[in-house]
Amino acid sequence: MKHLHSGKVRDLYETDDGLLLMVASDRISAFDYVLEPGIPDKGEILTRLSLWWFDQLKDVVPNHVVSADVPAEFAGRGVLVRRLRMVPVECVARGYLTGSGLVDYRREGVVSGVPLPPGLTDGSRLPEPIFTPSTKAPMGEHDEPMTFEQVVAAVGPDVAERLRRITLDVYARGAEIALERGIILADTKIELGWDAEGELTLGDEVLTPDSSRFWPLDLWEPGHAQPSFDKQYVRDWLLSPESGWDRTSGEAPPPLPDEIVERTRKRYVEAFERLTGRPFRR
Ligand code: Q0Q
Repeated sequence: MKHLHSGKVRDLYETDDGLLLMVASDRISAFDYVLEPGIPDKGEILTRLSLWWFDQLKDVVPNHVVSADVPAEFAGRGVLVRRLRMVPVECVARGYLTGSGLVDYRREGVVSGVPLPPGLTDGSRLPEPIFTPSTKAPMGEHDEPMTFEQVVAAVGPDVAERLRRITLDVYARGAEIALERGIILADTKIELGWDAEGELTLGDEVLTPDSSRFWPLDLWEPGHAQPSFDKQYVRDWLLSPESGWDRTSGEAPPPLPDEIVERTRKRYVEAFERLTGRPFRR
């Protein structure tokens, strides 16, 4: 297979029959660094979670999945997908305010040009979910917010409206299912593209902790950064004196201790089992 692209935690290959093979690694990223060591089974857990979400969403939007029947070396964490012509827009929906959206809101009162009411803080639930598109920045750079008008300029008014509709519908379905299971889906980024028949199709992975922010509902308290369902142990350890790491140093973080790796693996297993209602391993 021809290697096409490597992201921080995933790799993309082209198969000899014109399909693509998307492979999720066990790598975990935090503070814009890829950490060592990987989290055992993370690639399989997030792949199986994404496949479950694609099935939950098949009445909302068609998807690019062909099969999970992949070469043995990628078993459980590879997905054969149809090649799409990807839309040059990161399609983001936010139901809660945090991260770059909060920074933009505090500076301008808007997120991707969408005006928000005064008085919101970190973790605030928005009056209703909003479409906050951004550019697809090159690896290592940060995406820049796009206004809806800029999306229209990029893809035309009809496709822009369909991107907004599909992104908000995927978010709404995901947020509803997650909340029933005690997990807040704060925001999500999806990838859309046109398939060979010209149909707008959901690509990439969907509604995983790598493409979305998941917060435990029982700890939700607007006014400060919310604990991440999956990455909080990693973040807290890296920022604790125990790691010896200085985030402002520009140096890569030290390797994670075994206990942090195991606790984090358990969080991914718990997210999978609570969301899907299925045991990760029998
Ligand atoms: C495509 N990516 C993401 C990526 C590194 C995934 C291009 N069906 C498709 C897909 C998908 N999915 C892509 N291109 C054409 N057709 C997905 C960003 C990057 C590893 C995995 N890049």
